[in-house]
Amino acid sequence: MNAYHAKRVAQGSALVPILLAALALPASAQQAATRPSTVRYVAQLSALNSAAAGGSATGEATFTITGDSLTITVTASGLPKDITHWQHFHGFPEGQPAACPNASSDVNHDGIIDIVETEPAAGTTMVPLTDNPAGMDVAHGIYPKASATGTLQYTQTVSLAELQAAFGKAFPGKSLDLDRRVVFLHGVPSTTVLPATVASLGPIPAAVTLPIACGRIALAE
Ligand SMILES: [Cu+2]
Repeated sequence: MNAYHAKRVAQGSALVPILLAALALPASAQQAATRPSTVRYVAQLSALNSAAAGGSATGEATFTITGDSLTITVTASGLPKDITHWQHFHGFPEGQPAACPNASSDVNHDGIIDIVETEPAAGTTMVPLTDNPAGMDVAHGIYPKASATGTLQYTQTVSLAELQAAFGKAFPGKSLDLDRRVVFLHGVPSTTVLPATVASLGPIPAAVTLPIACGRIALAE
């Protein structure tokens, strides 16, 4: 061993007491350091288009992130019963905060806030809350169905990294930014008589996209 190596060994051994001190931390402190913390976002859903929907929808959506796990829940009541309800979060890819539409959003004064009229306040459809949100398939995803009493329960857990990657593909370079988005529930029975002025998206019937509840997503306290 030459003099250089001897010096290196001496420096290395000086680290040993520091490592031992770290191991001596209380077990609870070690767990706190390794356990991923949980971040939770909540949206309180309020009714839109109650007259057309035949009732007043209310509910809550939650987004709970622990490590790479994102669990999304939607609990709602007062919905048109026995039909599937499309649900998504909407927002602005460019990043400005989305808001729920209000009475002034009905720019053509037909008494209905249609999906197109929500866009100035709420932006565009982003992530479908389906059985596979990261699939980003708005038109063909499997959405929840309301019960015979008009309640809806939805829970889905996804990989946050997978959803972020899919989002970044659909909206190049953009992040989920949940606290800048709004959640929409959509859908009235196909037999609902709507004014011809009610707009929809492409070939999708207006009854499917009609907004019936909205809530802004905020970081939970
Ligand atoms: Cu939507």
